[in-house]
Amino acid sequence: MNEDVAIGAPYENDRGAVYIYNGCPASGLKPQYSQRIFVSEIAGGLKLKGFGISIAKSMDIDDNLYQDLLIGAHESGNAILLRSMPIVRVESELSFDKNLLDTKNMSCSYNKRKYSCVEVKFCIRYAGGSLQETLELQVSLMSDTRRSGSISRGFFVVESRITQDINQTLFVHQDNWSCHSYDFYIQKNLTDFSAVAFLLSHKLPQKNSDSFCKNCPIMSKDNLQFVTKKIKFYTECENGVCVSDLTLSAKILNYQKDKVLIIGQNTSLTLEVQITNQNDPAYYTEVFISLPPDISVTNQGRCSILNEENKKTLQCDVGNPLIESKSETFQVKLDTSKLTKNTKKVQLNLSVTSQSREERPLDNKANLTILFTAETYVTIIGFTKNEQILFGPGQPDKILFEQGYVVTKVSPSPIELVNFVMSIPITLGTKN
Ligand SMILES: [Ca+2]
Ligand SMILES: [Ca+2]
Repeated sequence: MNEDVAIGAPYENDRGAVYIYNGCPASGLKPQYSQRIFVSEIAGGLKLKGFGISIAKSMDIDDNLYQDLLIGAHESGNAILLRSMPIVRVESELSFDKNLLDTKNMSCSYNKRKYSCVEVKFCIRYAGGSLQETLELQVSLMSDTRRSGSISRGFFVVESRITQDINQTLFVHQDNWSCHSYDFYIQKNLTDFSAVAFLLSHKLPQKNSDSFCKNCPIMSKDNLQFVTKKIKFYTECENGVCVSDLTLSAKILNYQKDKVLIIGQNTSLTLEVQITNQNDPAYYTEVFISLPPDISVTNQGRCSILNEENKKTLQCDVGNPLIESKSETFQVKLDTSKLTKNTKKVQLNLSVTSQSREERPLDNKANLTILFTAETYVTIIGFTKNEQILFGPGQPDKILFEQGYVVTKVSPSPIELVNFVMSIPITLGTKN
């Protein structure tokens, strides 16, 4: 069965609705309705009720090749004509003129400079019953869609101008592919050699008027609105697939395992990380170090801090590519002065990744634990201004005396609160 079905629900929402179910050649009828039309949404100011109690056999009253529906609303003595618009399905494809991007092969030139490039070709066609021979579509071709930030790793040249994305209005033909090609120029001095993805999307132009247009098509609901395709960079590995073998080792300089550090004593620790590669080039090699929130980094160097929710991660560039038998060492200085006295240990989790395939992932990780304890000693020294105080018969009732105290934090760890308790005699003893 390929025909659509309309079903009335005259008492739904008190005023009535009609459901449209689309026919499906494979399974008969699609179980989910494609449209639910409430009379309240279409009747304007008319107070119609009982919409959907009767549905006349469909017919095409305006000769646009689409069946229209006459629907009764018995509680208000009215009928409503629902007209149909043409439905189109758009198909699109993306392709490249080469399999891999090779930055050494600079076959395109722009502004007298040579660039490596790839020809990006897109083809579009549409199908569907419509009286028009061509269909107007707004087409957008986006380059490097996974780009970090907003900068693409290449550009198109359209009418002698550089652009990252192409936006065009095209007239495409029914059942015949319309194809367009653009050279995509690869920027020089790239550091990111992950695949470059392109996204082609299309939409129908917005209608200007609210009045019914019997020949204006609408997009089929299950029509894909975009296609994507990506192209990889050429690497000097066999079959274009690099299999690297990275190893990560990390240590805190001058720190032996299980040694307990005193909070506040030496507030700077040096983390040394070494990465080696024993196989194919490792492209875009990065070390990630998770940091506790109260540890900060004093030298960023090749690293940058990624702040996510409740998580602080240091991301460090190690090499692009890090070639076979090469090793890279770098140091990160950690500031522990913000540790609170309840801290017992600090855990650093490190990992190294690259965009090459990894032969043995197990040794790409390391966990370091640094133990801490708090030492909180205070001393107190008191002094008095009055060397002696006289009391007894003939002396004033109130005695004024002045004393000073110096409280010193002797130990290195921070102290949040010091309680100072002082006892003062308020009555005279009877002895002597
Ligand atoms: Ca019609
Ligand atoms: Ca490994």
